Amino acid sequence: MSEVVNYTREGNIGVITVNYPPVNALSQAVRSGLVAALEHGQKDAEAKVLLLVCEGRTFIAGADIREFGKPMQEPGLPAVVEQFENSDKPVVAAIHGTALGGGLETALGCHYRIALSSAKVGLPEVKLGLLPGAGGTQRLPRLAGAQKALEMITTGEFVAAKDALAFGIVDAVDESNDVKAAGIAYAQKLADEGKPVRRVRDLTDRIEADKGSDVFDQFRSALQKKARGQLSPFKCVDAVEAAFNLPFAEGMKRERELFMECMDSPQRAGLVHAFFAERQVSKVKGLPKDTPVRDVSSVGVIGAGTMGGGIAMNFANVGIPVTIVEMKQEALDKGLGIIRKNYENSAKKGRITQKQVEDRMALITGSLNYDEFKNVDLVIEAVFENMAVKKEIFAKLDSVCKPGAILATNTSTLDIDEIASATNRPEDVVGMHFFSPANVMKLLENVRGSKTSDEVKATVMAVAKKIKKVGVMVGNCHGFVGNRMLHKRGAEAMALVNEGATPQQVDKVLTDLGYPMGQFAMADLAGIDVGYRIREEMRNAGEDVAPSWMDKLAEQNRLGQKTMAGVYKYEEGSRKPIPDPEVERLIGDFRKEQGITPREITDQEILERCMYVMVNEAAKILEEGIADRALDIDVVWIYGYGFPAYLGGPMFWADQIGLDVILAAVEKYHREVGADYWEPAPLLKQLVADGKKFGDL
Ligand code: T1G
Repeated sequence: MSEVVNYTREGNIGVITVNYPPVNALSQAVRSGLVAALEHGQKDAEAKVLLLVCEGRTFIAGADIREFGKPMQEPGLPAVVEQFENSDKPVVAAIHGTALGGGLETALGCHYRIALSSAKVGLPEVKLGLLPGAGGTQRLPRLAGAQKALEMITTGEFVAAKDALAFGIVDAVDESNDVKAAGIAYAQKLADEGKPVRRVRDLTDRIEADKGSDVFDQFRSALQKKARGQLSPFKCVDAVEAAFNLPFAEGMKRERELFMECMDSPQRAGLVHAFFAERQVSKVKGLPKDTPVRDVSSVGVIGAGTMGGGIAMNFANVGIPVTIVEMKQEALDKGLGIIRKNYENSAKKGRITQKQVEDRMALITGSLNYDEFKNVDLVIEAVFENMAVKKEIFAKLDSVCKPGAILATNTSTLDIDEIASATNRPEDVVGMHFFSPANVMKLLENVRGSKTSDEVKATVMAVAKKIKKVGVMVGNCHGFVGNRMLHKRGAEAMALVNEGATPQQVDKVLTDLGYPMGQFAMADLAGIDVGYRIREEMRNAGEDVAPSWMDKLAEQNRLGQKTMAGVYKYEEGSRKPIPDPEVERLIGDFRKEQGITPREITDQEILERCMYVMVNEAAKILEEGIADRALDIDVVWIYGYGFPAYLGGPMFWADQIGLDVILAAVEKYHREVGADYWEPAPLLKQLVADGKKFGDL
């Protein structure tokens, strides 16, 4: 026995218990403990049926991701699962929490499965750039058929116990919350009824039913769009298909081959990095774990525009009442109307019920009066990007809100300290930068002012978790982390078009890398006037901002999707960007005006100038302590801008390219392009000199 897996007997049931917090992951110790406990159960003549159950919060939640990339240690999980399946005594798995990946695969190697009604099962390996590598692609279709198996394995989505029962994945569901008692009772029933072992590998009727089906090609073509650029979803389809074309043993071999192809891919490395980074960011450097957190059970939002409405929805979605204050009734009504429309759309798509629409709308109150904020725990200002307006609002909040209320601004670039200076409580002022659409994008950049208290920092990080966002704590500078890097990419993208590239060529390089949208399609979505105003503010602040052909668009009221024309043109009811000869002409005229002779620009130059300028800026952000770790920057870009998680984020991606390669290019563009932001970051030079990566920081 081992300290993580033990064997006991209750009556004539042999109980194998796993206890390896936090999620009973299948580390080497657990795998060898399972083998030992199973052997013990086999030899125990008193035990008629064996039960596999876990202590703690969940059944086995998968292989131990921390072991990936290291040499595999015996016993391998497929062999462990096979030993359970070969048992000549029936083995029952009793599932609670989330039986995921190798955890569900281990349960599928058992002969019967019972789950608490609160439990979920899933094969989320695809989210780590993998596929189920311990028989899941061969056993699940034998229980649930091709369609269900493909859905679960290519999406990684969890399935509730009652659906797992309907799909044939589990044999019984128990309404109690005592998984061990439920497991023992079920095992006892099997023993009393003399039920035989029932090996999933021997089940053939679902295989016969779907043999030769075209469902595999249907999934492949659907994945062309949904999983553009990804490797493992397609390998998942190949592995499941093998269950229908090969005998079980051959199918297992095929699964192993495909699994190793995924395990060895850089995409697995990127996705596993992103998995851990998403969890690391909630541990804020210098913020003690036990920092008190204030209760946030009522929220105020100022501004019922796109951002304010989206922000309010996040709180209503988790049952927190929100009061939205606007200046004018008409704007308030419009904003509340848009919120309702968003909820109705979600109900139409079956994402929420009509009752949830009403419950959430009931939690959102509109008002024209700041006095409504006098008892709220948190107010989030979401009006347009003008410092004078924001300072006026914060002065008013300071006089209205109760002591201890947190005053947050959703500003995307402006100085938190300057805003805080308009109040007598700068320690309670903080940035909460949501990303549009605020009710969809998962990133929340929490921006600390120089006086923001630890309690307020801890509270806004807890609020992020509560509203199901990924919160990243960042420092206060122009654009914080995400937009400060985005502005540099935007400047380079504009310059590349000045010099001869077309907007669609630049956008294609970025979407080919894996972004969901290119720079200019995104500008059209956000509104050309947004960038225009930011450049104007920067010019007014005396910054050196080059003239831009995009300013001409704004001046001609080509503001993007909202005016059906911006960098691209749009047809009625469609968001598809269409290159517009009118804009080509405008760019041509601008080049003439600026005396620029256009030149051929390669995709490689576009990639380097758009991406390396961001990496160089990120190195400066790290040096200045605006971001604590490179992984914080990776998370900002994955969850705020759709940077492909399978590349691990811009910093992880840069490490794979090689910082020496990037530094050489930065020095080259510093000479050729000249902009001061191309000045190589000292940290970048230092890392190259030391032969180190961002990941070594
Ligand atoms: N391995 C190692 N550590 C894990 C882990 C895992 N599989 N899952 C979670 N943790 C850690 C996590 O890093 C955090 O650590 C703590 O547990 C709590 O996690 C052969 C090869 C189970 C739904 O992909 O989806 O099986 O930060 O903060 O929000 O086919 O964790 O506290 O130090 O996320 O309540 C397949 C991944 C693996 C499941 C719980 N399994 N985990 O969510 O807590 S591949 C997965 C999750 C595989 C086989 C293949 C979630 C959760 P720390 P948490 P949570």
